[in-house]
Amino acid sequence: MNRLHAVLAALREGPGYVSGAAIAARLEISRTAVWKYVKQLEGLGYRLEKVKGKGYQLTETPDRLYPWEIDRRLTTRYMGRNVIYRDRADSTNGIAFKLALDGAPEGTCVVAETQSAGKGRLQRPWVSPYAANLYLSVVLRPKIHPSQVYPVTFLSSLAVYDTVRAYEIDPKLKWPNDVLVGGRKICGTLLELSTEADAVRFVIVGIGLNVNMRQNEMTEEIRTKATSLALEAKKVFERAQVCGILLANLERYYDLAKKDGLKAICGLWEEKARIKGTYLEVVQPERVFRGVAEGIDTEGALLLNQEGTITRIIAGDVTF
Ligand code: BT5
Repeated sequence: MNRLHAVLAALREGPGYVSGAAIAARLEISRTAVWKYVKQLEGLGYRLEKVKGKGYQLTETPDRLYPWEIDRRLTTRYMGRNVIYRDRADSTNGIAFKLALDGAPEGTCVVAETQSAGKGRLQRPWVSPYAANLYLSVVLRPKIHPSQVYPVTFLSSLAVYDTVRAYEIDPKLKWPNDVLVGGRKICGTLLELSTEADAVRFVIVGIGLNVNMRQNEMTEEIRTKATSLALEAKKVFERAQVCGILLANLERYYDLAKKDGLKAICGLWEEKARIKGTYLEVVQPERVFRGVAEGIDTEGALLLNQEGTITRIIAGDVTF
């Protein structure tokens, strides 16, 4: 913990006013130094009340995903223990990819308040309004063959599913990478990977989870298709807390995958998605499949029964 965070922690210990002298004594710094850190905190959006003779009182914490705010909400061993924060990013996935190439350890996370070039699959844009949602990219280094990587998406969706449920909202999983609420998309995952001959070097798990986004922050294209936790629950959420819960769930599912294999993750996903027996339409750029879902296989492909013939589908967009 650096000194700025130590001053913040001391202010949080309250309740009520904390004297500058007490903070100075505890951290073994001068009162002028305390005052400078207080100014710095104000610059970061924290609000403090100052009363002569009493000291400082923290009255407002900004809704920002500062690493130390996420850290307060973390219960994990390694997931999110190294957070790289950007006020503005082109794409958190791109930043995480570069960090991973430079050797960033497993569990390293990149978060941003907004993205100017947030990516979905097939070069589709991810709408990323400022300080509204979670735009998160996590570095994983699973010891698997590149052909086995697909179910890592399910691991992310399952973690999001549990996170949404933790707020008493009822989510639905949609193959391959969506989490919906009330038929509208609340989250999407984008995997990007780097491979060597027969092995995955790393995977970037890019998660866009809509937290506080309102209708007027959405583009025309997604207005009728997207939702957020806030729109569903009609209240505002603390994004750092949501992020902490999500990272804990992600670590739990990733640990499970390491122990029981990604097959187990496929099984869990299939069970929670209740996909078997549902009639689906799968749209690919060049063609459309219609049929009844038989489930997914151990590599994450969708098995679709088209009048008795089972087709194995590895990519596409599903409509129910
Ligand atoms: C996805 O693609 O769902 C993957 C989205 C991954 C975004 C995260 S944010 C952090 C990280 N950094 C990145 O640059 N990306 C990842 P796909 O299944 O192709 O869905 C894209 C489609 O979802 C778009 O064409 C829109 O129709 C819709 N969409 C775009 N933004 C949305 C949003 N904020 N909420 C709901 N739907 C959205």
